[in-house]
Amino acid sequence: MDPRPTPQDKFSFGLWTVGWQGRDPFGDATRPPLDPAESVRRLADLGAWGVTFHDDDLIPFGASESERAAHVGRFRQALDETGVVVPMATTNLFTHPVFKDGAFTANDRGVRRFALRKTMRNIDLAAELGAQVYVAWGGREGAESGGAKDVRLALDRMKEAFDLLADHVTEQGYDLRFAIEPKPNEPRGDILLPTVGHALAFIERLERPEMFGVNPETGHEQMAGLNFPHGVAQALWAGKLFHIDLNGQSGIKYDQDLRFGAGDLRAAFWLVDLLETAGYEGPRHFDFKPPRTEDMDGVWESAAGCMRNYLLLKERAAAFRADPDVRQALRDSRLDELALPTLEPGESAADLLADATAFEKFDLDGHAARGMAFERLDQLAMDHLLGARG
Ligand code: XLS
Ligand code: MN
Ligand code: MN
Repeated sequence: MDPRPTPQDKFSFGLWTVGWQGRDPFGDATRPPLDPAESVRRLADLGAWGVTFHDDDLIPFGASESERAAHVGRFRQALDETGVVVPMATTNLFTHPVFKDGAFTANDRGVRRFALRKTMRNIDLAAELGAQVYVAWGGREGAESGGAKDVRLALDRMKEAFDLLADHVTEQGYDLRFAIEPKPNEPRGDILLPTVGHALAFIERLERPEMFGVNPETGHEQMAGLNFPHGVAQALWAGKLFHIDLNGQSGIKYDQDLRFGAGDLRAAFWLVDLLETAGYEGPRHFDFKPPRTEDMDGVWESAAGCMRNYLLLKERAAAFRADPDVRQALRDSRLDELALPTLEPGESAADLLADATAFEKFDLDGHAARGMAFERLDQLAMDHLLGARG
């Protein structure tokens, strides 16, 4: 099996991923800068469908109006030549020292106003380039110490910012929705809206909740020790999976941003199984960092590996679902029964109270003794994942 990515697979990459020069807190860049137009062309050659960007990935911070137009023009030309699309864009509200205490929730009001203007400006460009999702990752929205941030007030300011941005998009008539990206920490000691669950709850407090969903990232949930497929399933259940950042992570440690499939491979298998069976139609976006050990050949190898691993897992997950032994194992584990509502149609609380078989005559011992057969089911999944079955 040798899967080749095509634009139908909807694979997209951030300019900042393949363009990462390998600068980390302990070491300097190990790779030269990469021209965004070159990234578009190389990604197109590899079979990618889309590219995404932070404003500053495309237009260096502080560029003049004419420089800005030239950068956008070169990028557009590469898009036109290759047919690569821009499904999503986002704002860099974390690199410049002015954002050291946050952007939308900075204690300094002037910084908050500047952050809104910077974001609105890039939303206009995103809409112009045809993006349908605008990601908001609040990497600097947080604190290192308890007294530094009044979290309730900071959430008021966060809501104020998102309400204003949604008004702007609505007034301009853009076909754009927001996807909030949670992360527990790094670069702040603790970041606001640290997990998918926090973000989902926050969204319901906004004035236009229908315009907001989430952009969960594999490694970010796993940094918090959480089950990524479960978080994504809850976002799907809520109708809020507007976008997804795929990468790899090994356990609770710094944000590793490994290529997709590296790190927790079993979680990656269940994630692909979920996305492919749940009818998710959005981009499969890779937000990874080719390790700083790699030269440019290694960068493209790593990008190709993200897509290859997704397609290999997609094939493995489909084989798992199609296997008659798996179908039987799913029945033995009573997954079909989970799909049945607990109450009969029209049954009320009074009816349930009147049903002796539900309680007084319930076969407690019989039900308690019945095994769930999950180990057989999981071993079948392992056999498929490891290529020991069809
Ligand atoms: C950082 C985030 C970032 C967002 C976009 O950890 O993943 O890259 O996806 O700002
Ligand atoms: Mn990350
Ligand atoms: Mn991300």
